[in-house]
Amino acid sequence: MPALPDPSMANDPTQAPPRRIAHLDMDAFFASVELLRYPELRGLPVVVGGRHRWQPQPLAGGGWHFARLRDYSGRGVVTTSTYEARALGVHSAMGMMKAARLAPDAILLPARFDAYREYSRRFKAAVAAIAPRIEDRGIDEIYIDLSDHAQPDSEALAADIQRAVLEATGLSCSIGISPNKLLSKLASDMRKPGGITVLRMHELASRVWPLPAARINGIGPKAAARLRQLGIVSIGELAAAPPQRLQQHFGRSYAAWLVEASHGRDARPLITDSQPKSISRETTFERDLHARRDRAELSAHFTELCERLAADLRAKDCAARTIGVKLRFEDFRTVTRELTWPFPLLAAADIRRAAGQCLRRVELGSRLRLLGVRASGLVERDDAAAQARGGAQLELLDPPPG
Ligand code: TTP
Ligand code: MG
Ligand code: MG
Repeated sequence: MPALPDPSMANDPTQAPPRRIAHLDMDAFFASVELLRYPELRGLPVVVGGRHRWQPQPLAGGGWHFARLRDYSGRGVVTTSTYEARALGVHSAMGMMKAARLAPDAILLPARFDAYREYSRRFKAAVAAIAPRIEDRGIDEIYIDLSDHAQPDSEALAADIQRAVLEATGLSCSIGISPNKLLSKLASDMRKPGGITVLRMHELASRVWPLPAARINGIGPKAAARLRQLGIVSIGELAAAPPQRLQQHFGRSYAAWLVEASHGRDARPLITDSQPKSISRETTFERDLHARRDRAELSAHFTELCERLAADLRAKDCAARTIGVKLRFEDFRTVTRELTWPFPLLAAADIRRAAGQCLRRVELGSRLRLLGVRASGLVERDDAAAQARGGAQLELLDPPPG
């Protein structure tokens, strides 16, 4: 008799709680940024690509002379295009000459990467103001962890994010929301442009399985061709394929991943870089200070640096396992020392004590021009109790071997 599912599994503390992950992708990103600069091109097929020589030329009476795709000669490829150009069959990475045959009247604009980077920065900042847990996936897309967001209605939250992006940039984006990155990436592409798609696990068969397997991020052209040879085109066909068969053709680990992906399972966490790698504070003295003769003054500076560093950590919701000091002497010789503790530190007094341990390892013979304190090995701040424990231990423990 097959084992019955253990009802206690529902409360298994090792089981991660369900997540709510969004994927946001800007619509026709480079082309849309160009339309902000040249609004008269709205509604027209516009292709971004080619070199600087295709730059629009200002006309004497105002306005611009734009190059047309039919004017193009060369071996460049389409970087991106407006949806009006896509309707004519143009797509990214298509040879420009081929695109010119499909859409000879399309406007041709060379890329302006500085502008795209600036708009990229702006849309990400706008999203971060609403939902700060973001994984940066490049110039026009991000994952956002909405699991802890106060707004329970995912559609409404996505609409808020779209509005914020539009206000900050004048640009539209599409958002997919699901329990994981894999499905959200699929979902954000389902209703472009300006789409919001919330995918729930029970909709896998109806909404995901009909899609081509090649739409899964991680199934490239080669794998897709190989799957096609096996008669597998859709994600549903992949899910129904015998795992043994996949293993024969793709090896054990990729086959296992294919099975997981086709069932919409993906436990990858977001890689956020909201936590910086280190935080530091330093100060250059108005006059060089001597370790013994100016001890009181030096000590006051040192305490203040540690207090400011602690405030920086608190602002970032981080604690640090490694605390270091930096000293620059009157002859510009620079010395650093750091110590890693078995628990993260957060309180200014603990940082001061830990940094003091580092300072003890430096020969303080000559005058100091500069003193700095640095926190690295940053971890997300734990509960207050753990910090208190860390602080209490610090007084009892010897400094770690540096
Ligand atoms: P995408 O998000 O793939 O495309 P897109 O934003 O232009 O259009 P969509 O609405 O379908 O998302 O890529 C983002 C930008 O990256 C795109 O505007 C231009 C650039 N890009 C290239 O430089 N080369 C390429 O092959 C692709 C696909 C994009
Ligand atoms: Mg895009
Ligand atoms: Mg993209």
